[in-house]
Amino acid sequence: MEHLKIASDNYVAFTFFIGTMAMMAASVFFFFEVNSTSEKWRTSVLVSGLITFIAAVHYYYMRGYNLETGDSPTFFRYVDWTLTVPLMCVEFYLITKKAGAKLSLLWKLILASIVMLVTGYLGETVYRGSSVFWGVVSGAAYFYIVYLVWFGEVSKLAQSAGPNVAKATRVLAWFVLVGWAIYPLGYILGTPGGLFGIQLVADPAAAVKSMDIVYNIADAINKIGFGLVIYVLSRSED
Ligand SMILES: *C/C=C(C)/C=C/C=C(C)/C=C/C1=C(C)CCCC1(C)C
Repeated sequence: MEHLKIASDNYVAFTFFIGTMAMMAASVFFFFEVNSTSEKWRTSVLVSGLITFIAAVHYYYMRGYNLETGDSPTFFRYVDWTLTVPLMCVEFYLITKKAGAKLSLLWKLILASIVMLVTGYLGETVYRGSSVFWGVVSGAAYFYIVYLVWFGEVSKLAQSAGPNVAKATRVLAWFVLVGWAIYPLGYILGTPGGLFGIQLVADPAAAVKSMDIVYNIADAINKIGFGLVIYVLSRSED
């Protein structure tokens, strides 16, 4: 059997490897910290751990897949996101629940995230020729989430849930606005006609590689960083 090595200039494989390690380490941290978390925040910290754990398992798989085939593991990338992004919506629901968040808010967030991801997947795979159209639909669902978190129900509830929840929600809202905006950037880099017909990286193979690197960096920031904000909140007074 051939022994697969990561070439020192293979940045895609390297970021998959580092991503796997980071997600694993973060999961161990969150899971162990659940024990010393006050009852009120225990589920939230547990969900932080579930998000990075689900990502760790996917990254372990994607790392091997990419190393063996040299291809982009698009399908499992989207399976990962379809499980973890709704769990991030659960985090917003959990921290605003005591201020009166209803299940309908959770479903709005989850539904929007599913629309965002399914249309993004269609644009990256089945309908690559019309990636701009699917990217725009996906972007609309994304901006709906941004709206809910910045100005809509989530933000309003967070204001009345105490200063610490309000502060944490503001930081998480920045994650959604800036951290999550990295993904459409990766999509634009990697998809033919990504930016209204303009191909930013001329060589298609290089384009897909740059997309994977961008997605890997974004995942580390958004999953681990997001979880840490929840963790810091769990150590605060309210
Ligand atoms: C842990 C994974 C996260 C937080 C993934 C988030 C993914 C997105 C915000 C993806 C958004 C997209 C668009 C807004 C348009 C183009 C297609 C997507 C799916 C890349």
